[in-house]
Amino acid sequence: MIQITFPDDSKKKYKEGITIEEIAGDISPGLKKASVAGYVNDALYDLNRPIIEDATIQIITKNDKAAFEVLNHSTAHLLAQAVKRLYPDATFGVGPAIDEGFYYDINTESVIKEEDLEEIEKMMHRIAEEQTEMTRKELSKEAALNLFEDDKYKQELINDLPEDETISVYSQGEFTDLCRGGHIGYTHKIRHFKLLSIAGAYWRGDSDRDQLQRIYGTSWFTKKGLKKHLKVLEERKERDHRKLGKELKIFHLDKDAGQGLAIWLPNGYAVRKQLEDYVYKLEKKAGYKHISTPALGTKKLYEISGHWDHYRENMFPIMERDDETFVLRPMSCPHHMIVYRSELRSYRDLPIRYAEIVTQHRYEASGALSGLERVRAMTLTDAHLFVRKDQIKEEVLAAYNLILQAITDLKLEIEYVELALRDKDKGKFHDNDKLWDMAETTLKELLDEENIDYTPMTGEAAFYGPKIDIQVRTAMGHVITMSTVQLDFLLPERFDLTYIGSDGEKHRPVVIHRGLISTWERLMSILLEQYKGAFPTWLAPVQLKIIPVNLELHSDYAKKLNDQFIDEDFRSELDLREEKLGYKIRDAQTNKIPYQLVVGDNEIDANKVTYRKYGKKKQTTVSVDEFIAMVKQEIKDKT
Ligand code: TSB
Ligand code: ZN
Repeated sequence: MIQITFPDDSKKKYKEGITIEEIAGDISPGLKKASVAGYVNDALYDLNRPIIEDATIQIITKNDKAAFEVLNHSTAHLLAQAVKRLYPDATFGVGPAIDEGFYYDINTESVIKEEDLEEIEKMMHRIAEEQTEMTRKELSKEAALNLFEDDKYKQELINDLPEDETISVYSQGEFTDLCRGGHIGYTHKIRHFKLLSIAGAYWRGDSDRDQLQRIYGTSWFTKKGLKKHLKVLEERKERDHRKLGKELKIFHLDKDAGQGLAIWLPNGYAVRKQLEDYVYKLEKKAGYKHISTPALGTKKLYEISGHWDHYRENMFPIMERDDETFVLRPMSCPHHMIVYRSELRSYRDLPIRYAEIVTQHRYEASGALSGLERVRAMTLTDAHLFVRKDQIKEEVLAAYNLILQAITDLKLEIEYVELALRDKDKGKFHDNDKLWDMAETTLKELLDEENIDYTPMTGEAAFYGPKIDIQVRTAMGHVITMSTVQLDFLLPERFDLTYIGSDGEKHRPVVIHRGLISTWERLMSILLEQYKGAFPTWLAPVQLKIIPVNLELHSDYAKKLNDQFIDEDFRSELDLREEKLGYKIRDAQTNKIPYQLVVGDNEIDANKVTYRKYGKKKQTTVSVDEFIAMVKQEIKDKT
């Protein structure tokens, strides 16, 4: 007999070899049904793995987060078994559970296509119905190497395991896989799943090694759960900025122009122009001065700043002309340091806030590029603030609040605030412990004092200092940085920046780097996704579309209105195409234009307009003056 201790510290004796499933059944039939796996002395155990010694256990049931992982990991095995039946030459890389499902990497001579997923899915259901048990076996390293003698990937994985590691394999029917475990015990417990997509993936993420085919899927405990998730995925696809950006003609990417080098189309540019005007005004009011600096700098400039040592792999290679060596700037900070250094500064001049809407270039790995979200040429709403030590907190906070103001005006949703810290063991950060401690402590204190909730993230800092990053969630479900405030004691030293204090002595200022609302590229990806492509009137590329009912009879009035609206600085357009009225109305809707004005006899006779707002059914007739006043107010209020 063995003694089992439960989470509430109660104890009970069972026969040796009892399983989580049997213990759950002993407590209640309901618990047996809900049980998925368990923790046995903190190790994850399959539902059906025998427990052979005294243990503290915790039963994992369907509602636990770990249960979803166990189910999805088990479903990955089921997928591999089905693939092996359909493609007998297949061998497998890794097949883990991930956030919202699972994947498995497959190597086969056949090219698996999106259309093939249905057949694989059918085979998975068939195997599930065979009701086989998923059993665990532990092996010596030698036996494991023998078992997988024809499988180079498993050989490599086994050889990489530490000598004293227990090697386990799992079998279900004819299929055996190397696996640490944590399974649901029986294939028929896997019922509500869907294969979602297939993509290329390198063995061990290394682009010099085999390219495998990765099948993604998701698996749920209930039909309803699966259905709900598929709906979320469908909505996400509709919201994906790459899809919307193309449909709404916001931006264009072309291999010949270069990967990650986005081209802004007229509609995209119109939005960007509004944002630029908005940021300029906002910063003016907050005491920023605007400057403009070149996209090229000497290599020496980035050697001084430290970018050359700590940021080089993100930079494009050097260019040489005459006896100068240049690089494309990856950031604007070095230039801004030079601007500060160009004059003698007194303590009375500080804080100095230099803002620049700055185009910069970064070498991002091609696999990391994604629409406008991560690009190689980007224009940042940037600023560098030069402050005295006694001004740090006030200025960081003011910069943070200005960011919140912009986010509120844009009606964007924040996921969370992150405090990005350095990782002491990594070489990519400058190595002055004293400066790091000072900068990190200052930001922590400030966030605590202001009761700002934050998630600390080790290793995510900039090489020159810690950052407060404002994170948003993309349509595809991952989290990216939008805005940032960064504290830097390093660059002032590197550039030997000084000001004359009230004591007549030289002192070092501190630099605050600030990204207001990211780069236009990333911001546009966020706006498209959060607005689902429907820009508020103040930002919409085209705000009004005027459609005459009859081209011959009503075009003159339509033109007169259009001129009047343009004089009011509205982005108004006429649709005088030889197309049916219904087609034009639908077209204005497809393009998500905020106001659609159809003009006919009634409007002309009464000198009025009839408008319909995007997404609404109702049509309203008002005088032209009333209409202009209403739209003006809406633009002003940014609603
Ligand atoms: C804020 N020197 C600072 C600046 O003064 C800086 O460059 N910080 S950064 O490296 O964090 O970048 C600022 C912002 O640019 C990020 O917060 C992010 O929103 C945006 N960004 C970074 N890389 C990319 C990229 N590859 N594509 C699009 N936007 C990016
Ligand atoms: Zn900077």
